[in-house]
Amino acid sequence: MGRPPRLLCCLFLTLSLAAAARAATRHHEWDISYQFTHSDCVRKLAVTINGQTPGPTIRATQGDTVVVRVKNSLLTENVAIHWHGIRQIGTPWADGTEGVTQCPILPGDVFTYTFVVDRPGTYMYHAHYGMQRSAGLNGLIVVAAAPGGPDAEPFRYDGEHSVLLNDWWHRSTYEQSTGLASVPIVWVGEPQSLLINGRGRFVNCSAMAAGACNATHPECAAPVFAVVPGKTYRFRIASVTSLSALNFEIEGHPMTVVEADGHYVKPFVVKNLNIYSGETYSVLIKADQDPNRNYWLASNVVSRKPSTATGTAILSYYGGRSSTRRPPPTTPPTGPAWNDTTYRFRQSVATVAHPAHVEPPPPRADRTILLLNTQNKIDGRIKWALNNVSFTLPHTPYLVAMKSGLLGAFDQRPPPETYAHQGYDVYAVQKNPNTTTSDGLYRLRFGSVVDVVLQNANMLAANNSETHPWHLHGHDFWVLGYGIGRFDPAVHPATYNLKDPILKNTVAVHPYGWTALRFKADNPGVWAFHCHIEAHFFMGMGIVFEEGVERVGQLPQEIMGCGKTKGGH
Ligand SMILES: *[C@@H]1O[C@H](CO)[C@@H](O)[C@H](O)[C@H]1NC(C)=O
Ligand SMILES: *[C@@H]1O[C@H](CO)[C@@H](O)[C@H](O)[C@H]1NC(C)=O
Ligand SMILES: *[C@@H]1O[C@H](CO)[C@@H](O)[C@H](O)[C@H]1NC(C)=O
Ligand SMILES: *[C@@H]1O[C@H](CO)[C@@H](O)[C@H](O)[C@H]1NC(C)=O
Ligand SMILES: *[C@@H]1O[C@H](CO)[C@@H](O)[C@H](O)[C@H]1NC(C)=O
Ligand SMILES: *[C@@H]1O[C@H](CO)[C@@H](O)[C@H](O)[C@H]1NC(C)=O
Ligand SMILES: [Cu+2]
Repeated sequence: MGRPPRLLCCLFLTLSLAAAARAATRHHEWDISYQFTHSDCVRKLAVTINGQTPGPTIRATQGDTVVVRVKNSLLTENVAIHWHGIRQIGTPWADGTEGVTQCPILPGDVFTYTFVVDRPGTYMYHAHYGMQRSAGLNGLIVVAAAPGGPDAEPFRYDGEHSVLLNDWWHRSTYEQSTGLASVPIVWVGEPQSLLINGRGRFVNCSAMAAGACNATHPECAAPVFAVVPGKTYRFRIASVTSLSALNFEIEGHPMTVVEADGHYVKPFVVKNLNIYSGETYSVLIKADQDPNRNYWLASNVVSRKPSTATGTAILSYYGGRSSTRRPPPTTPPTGPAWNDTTYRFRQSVATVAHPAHVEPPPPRADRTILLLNTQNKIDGRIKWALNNVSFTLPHTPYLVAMKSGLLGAFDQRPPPETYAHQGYDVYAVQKNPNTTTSDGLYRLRFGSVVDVVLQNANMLAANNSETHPWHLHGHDFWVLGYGIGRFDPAVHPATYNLKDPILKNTVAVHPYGWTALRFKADNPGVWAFHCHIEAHFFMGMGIVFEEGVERVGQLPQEIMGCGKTKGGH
């Protein structure tokens, strides 16, 4: 048969025109600059967007194109912005990962990020240059489902609120990163405050020098979330913390978890939600409590011994007798025990796909990469390493180097696929903590299915293992399983959840535990995969994947110009 019948052709044309008409382009103009801010009442220089930290929420509908024109007005500092959870299909140069997908945006320069938000859900953006994220450049991306489309929410709600969680230090990013690279190390320490939507309250405000902390500054007034009695609310919760794993609670209001990293979850109810840096969740709450008093929203540090006060905000009922800003009559909830790993492990395991939105994973992997996470030393400096290799970023972004054939731009030897796992004791301190660095990457066969098993272990100090939230750029992965102890490739794959695993872009690796992931290497580009703790990535806790780079079209000139250049040196 030749051409399709005319009617059918025109029907298709009409449908695709209708879809195109729905998809909008959302333009944003951002000026990035340092400003004096008072996020926790303490005056601090923060990296702001149009004078604000957090920056504006990007709102869009599935299928829209987002255009953000970024002007770097930092005077003496580079910048790059990562769109966390957006896969950048067809636009790998817009991922915003300095050293991987682009050169940094120089002071005075303008760079325009253009990308499609192809899936509904809750996402975030943040700086991805050095440890710059900790200086305040962050915000939310909220993508609504295409109306009437297959990705419409399998739950109902009457209104929604957004909660952006953060941790906050008074020392600058430069002091932090210089300290981390010093011998002996000057660790960043626990945060001074926890922020909710960029606001917190430093507990020792009154003890500070005059003018350094202003407890009545409007920038640190507690955020208020107002609800109508009897209604159901969706709370979109995201964590951009630099270090802290958090536990979040809305006093007196159990939360039904319905979304994680842009994917619908088989609903489960929690009093306390654990959220790791780089993760997002949506929860539903019913406004069914006494409307005549206010309630706390509370965030608390878990997994590390806390020395930071509870981060707080206020839930207030419309029409109730309490004024909206009055602190609740109770003390803020302090959450579960910080070291209750079992409790946090259970919540990880409970997060599976919604029955009506299961995307089954491929039944088997073509390749398995087993990554041992260790804390190590190089010339006395403390580092983190994967399979005994501590990651360093090259000066020429991989994407540029690989498309331009600049073979000398990074180590061409691939990092190790595995470690000597037979008999390895993940609870023991390593006999020789010395390691080496590399900027080599893993090249994945385009279209292949890759398993990554992240194996946690003891740190340099005895009897200590931390939680690491691992974030993959350019993909979502299926979370196939979690365990505590040493992963055995001959045993544990049989326990994988292949039935209804959740898709995510960030996942916790619990103390002494392992986490198994699967993804399809089907997004042409170069993608970072790293611990989302700012200090840990800085100290080498990351790797990079390349897939199908030969399929990437011509790169925009704007991402180039640093490191080695073609015809240059
Ligand atoms: C607050 O001040 C007290 C007393 O000086 C000190 O012990 C505590 O560590 C301080 N807390 C913070 C978070 O700085
Ligand atoms: C604190 O901030 C408020 C509001 O901006 C201002 O009116 C007040 O003068 C400030 N206090 C000090 C001591 O700077
Ligand atoms: C948790 O830490 C507390 C001290 O902060 C300690 O008393 C308790 O035994 C620890 N619990 C576990 C399960 O390690
Ligand atoms: C580790 O490296 C340091 C030099 O940075 C060296 O002094 C030390 O002997 C090494 N340790 C081992 C166990 O090889
Ligand atoms: C890591 O590499 C160093 C050499 O750089 C070696 O001495 C050490 O035994 C290795 N550790 C492991 C766990 O393989
Ligand atoms: C580590 O734990 C083991 C057994 O739980 C104990 O024997 C040992 O003393 C601990 N070491 C330190 C340094 O706390
Ligand atoms: Cu980490």
